[in-house]
Amino acid sequence: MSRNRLLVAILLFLLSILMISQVQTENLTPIYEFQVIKTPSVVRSWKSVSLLYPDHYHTPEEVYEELVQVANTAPAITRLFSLGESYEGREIYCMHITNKENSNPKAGALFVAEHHAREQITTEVSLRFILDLVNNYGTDPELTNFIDNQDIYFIPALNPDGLYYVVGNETVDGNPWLRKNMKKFDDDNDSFFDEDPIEDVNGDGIISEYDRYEWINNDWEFIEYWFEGIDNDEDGLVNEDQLGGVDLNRNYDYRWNDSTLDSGWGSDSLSEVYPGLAPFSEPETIAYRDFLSNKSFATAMSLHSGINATYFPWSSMGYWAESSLYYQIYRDFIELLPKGYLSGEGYSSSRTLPSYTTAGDWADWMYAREGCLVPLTFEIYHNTSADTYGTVFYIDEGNELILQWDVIYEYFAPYEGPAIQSVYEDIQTTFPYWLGLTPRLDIKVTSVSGNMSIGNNITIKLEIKNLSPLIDTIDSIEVLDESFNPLLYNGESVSIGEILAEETSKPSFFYTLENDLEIGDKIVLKIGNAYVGYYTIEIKENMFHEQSIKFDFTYFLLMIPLIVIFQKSKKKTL
Ligand SMILES: [Ca+2]
Ligand SMILES: [Ca+2]
Ligand SMILES: [Ca+2]
Ligand SMILES: [Ca+2]
Ligand SMILES: [Zn+2]
Repeated sequence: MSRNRLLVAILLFLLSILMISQVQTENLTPIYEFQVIKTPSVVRSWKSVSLLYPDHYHTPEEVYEELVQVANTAPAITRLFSLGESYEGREIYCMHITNKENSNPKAGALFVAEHHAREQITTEVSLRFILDLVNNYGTDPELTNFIDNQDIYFIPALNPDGLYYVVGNETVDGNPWLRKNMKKFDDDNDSFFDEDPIEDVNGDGIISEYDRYEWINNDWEFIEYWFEGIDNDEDGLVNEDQLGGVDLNRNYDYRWNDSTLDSGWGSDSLSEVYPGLAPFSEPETIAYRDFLSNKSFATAMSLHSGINATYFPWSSMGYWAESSLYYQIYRDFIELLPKGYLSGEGYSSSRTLPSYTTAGDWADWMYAREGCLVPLTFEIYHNTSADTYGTVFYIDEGNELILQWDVIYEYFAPYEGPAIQSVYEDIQTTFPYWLGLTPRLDIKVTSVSGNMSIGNNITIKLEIKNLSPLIDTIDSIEVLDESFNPLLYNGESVSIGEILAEETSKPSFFYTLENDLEIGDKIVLKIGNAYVGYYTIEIKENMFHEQSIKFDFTYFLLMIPLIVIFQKSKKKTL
């Protein structure tokens, strides 16, 4: 065989291989292109902002100024809105932080602060974390990822009236000890409202509080408390009709006004834990409830102060509703918080639960009625030295003790100044930890197969990981169509089931083609649930599919002259 002939033979061989391989591809099942559609991060176009009022407790007006500054700085990832008005007509603001270019409903994260007026430090830490999120977007990959894939909501002051009387009005007729909202009650039934409030009688700039204890069964037992004040209306009683109506954290509709509990709430409107006339009787709790009406949260955090502790449902009943999950979170908080912080009452190295008797509180309602698996009551501040600082002990008759509190600061909140920032720095790590706990999905489409013609079922295979280290997807994962309606197969909704924390599921399901799938057609599906949010996958016919037919023809044309040459060269050698 000549060299030319050998070359031609090799060429013919290679071309036939090419042609056969192309033809074989034609005869195989159709080729699909598929992808999970990920919205890219917003390109950051803003500079970092600082607080307008650092080292200073914000009035409701100043809180609003801070929120407006943030919203104006980073409009691509923020939305400021009001949940409604308080009793005195102040707006209850909410800051929604998310990548707005991703319009799918996302996994929700919720923070609510300042149920209680004198816990204004909770508003301060909320503002600081909002700023941290906006200032670190695009530079901190972890926070950026949370904002891209979660709907993060902050309510920095659920009780803006209380905040106003504690911070904004303290030297006039305010009350730094105020805990409740400002609903007016005629506490002494004389048809006048709030006519005998507490006041600074001795003019030292402080309203003192007195706690009376009695020596009973070898221990000092708390009996009652009262405030400094005068008999304003000369009815013979002091402070008998004060400002402050309802304890918002007793006004929720779960075990509200529970008569089987002898503590944790009080039937007298002067009580600091008065639950109101009915569940959700207050504009602040109504606004909050209505805000939640179309949302689901796997986790939520309510910020309080006056102790260092974490409370979960059912702390009020002396046990935990989700024992091992809550215990792990509790242990994680001990790891995250500074050592000095843990000297507070609520943390111990043993598995002893911090319990706190309540009825009608936020956490129990969130768990029982809103399906929130982990509603954490996080008590962020108490300076243990405040228990002796600024107080005077009076011992009377040997069996009675009166404790005089001359300051409220250091108990529920530190003195104004850099200490506010320090409190934030102490607890800062718990916020990204909390966002990381929120269950979210990482989805891969591993294969799509099946005939592309009408009525045929194509098989879609996925790999889905639940990114939360501790929290399941709560509800099962659903497959929806492009308009978020359930995808049906044989008349049934397609469901993938629940995915446990940190676990990967490899589900597959059928999709019935309603039309022949042609080039340019797309199947768009939404995968997720109300807790983990929704993720988009897209399936298309492979665009290279038809081009390959043209190649086959070309190969064949190329082969004709080669075959002729081959035949001719064969004759010559003969
Ligand atoms: Ca009265
Ligand atoms: Ca009153
Ligand atoms: Ca005084
Ligand atoms: Ca009086
Ligand atoms: Zn509180």
